[in-house]
Amino acid sequence: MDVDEAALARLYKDFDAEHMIPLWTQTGELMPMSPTSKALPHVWKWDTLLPLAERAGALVPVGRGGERRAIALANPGLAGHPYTTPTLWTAIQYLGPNEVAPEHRHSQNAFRFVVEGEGVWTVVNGDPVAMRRGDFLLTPGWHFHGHHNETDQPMAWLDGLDIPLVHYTDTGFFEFGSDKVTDWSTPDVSRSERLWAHPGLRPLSGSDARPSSPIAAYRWEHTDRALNDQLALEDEGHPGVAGPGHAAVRFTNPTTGGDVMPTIRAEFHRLREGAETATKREVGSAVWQVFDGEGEVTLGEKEIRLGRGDLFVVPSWVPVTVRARTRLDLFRFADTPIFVRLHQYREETTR
Ligand code: GTQ
Ligand code: FE2
Repeated sequence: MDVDEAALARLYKDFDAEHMIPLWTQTGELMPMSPTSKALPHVWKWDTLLPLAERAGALVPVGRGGERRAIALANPGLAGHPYTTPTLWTAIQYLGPNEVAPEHRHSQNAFRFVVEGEGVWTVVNGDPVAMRRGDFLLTPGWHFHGHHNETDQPMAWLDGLDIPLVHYTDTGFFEFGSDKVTDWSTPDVSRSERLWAHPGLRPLSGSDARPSSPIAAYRWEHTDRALNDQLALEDEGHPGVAGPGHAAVRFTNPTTGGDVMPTIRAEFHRLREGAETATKREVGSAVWQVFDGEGEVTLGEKEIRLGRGDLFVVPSWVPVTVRARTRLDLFRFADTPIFVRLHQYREETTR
């Protein structure tokens, strides 16, 4: 076919003037053979994050308006947005001695993971929940929450939310609550745990399936014991649960047996010294934090050393392998439940 180049140029110019874009110039990026995330594999060192959060603590007040002294881990591939992945926000949040972050609620789902420290209570729908090292805490969408530090020591922890997903899909709602918090008591165990956090048991009332787990805090002693038992069973000749020398658990919603919140999956992994995970790639994105120990991770072509508190991001379909130099404990969260529910989930174990 002879192409009239001048006519073609006029056509593209007229498409542009009418806000039209032809498919045939776009397919490579729009419909790739497999996911090609703009997000990049990246690592943030806890030893770098914490002093920066401390400096924010000295300079930036916490209160109504700004709401939280939280600093996002911004993926270097995502053009300056405060997003760790296309769906997930990850931040270090810092609360100084006796400070209070006021109550609010939003449609975004949130969790906290505590890598060190204690002394803050997060009050979730009026239920005070203690935060301590190793605990995994939930603030599901539209639950009121505020935080208060009852000690003269600062505390920093990890926040994970589905802020980018809610932003891109225009589904966000937000409401202010109490200017302080609604319950100042400081129990060791929240009411939600007393009702819901007994292994294999659920209260007979209110036992319909809920979209998010009613357990406000998954305590380190339970997670640690489950992982220890998996490795002890392997010592006794039973196969390792996630692979040789690799113990793993998923945090679940006791009303469904599924993930803790509609958009976020959370897990804990323990590798014996010298062990490594299978190499796996998955649809959707994940973030890992080293809870304890040392090792390294291979992300696609990239190899990165890991120490306590370090965080790394795994973009969609990038193969990940974690190796343990010492016994290595890692917290992991991902957006998997979204893609499982949309029937878009795929995974591949490549080695
Ligand atoms: O603690 O309520 O990192 O609303 C981002 C948004 C934390 C929180 C974040 C939030 C919070
Ligand atoms: Fe919040």
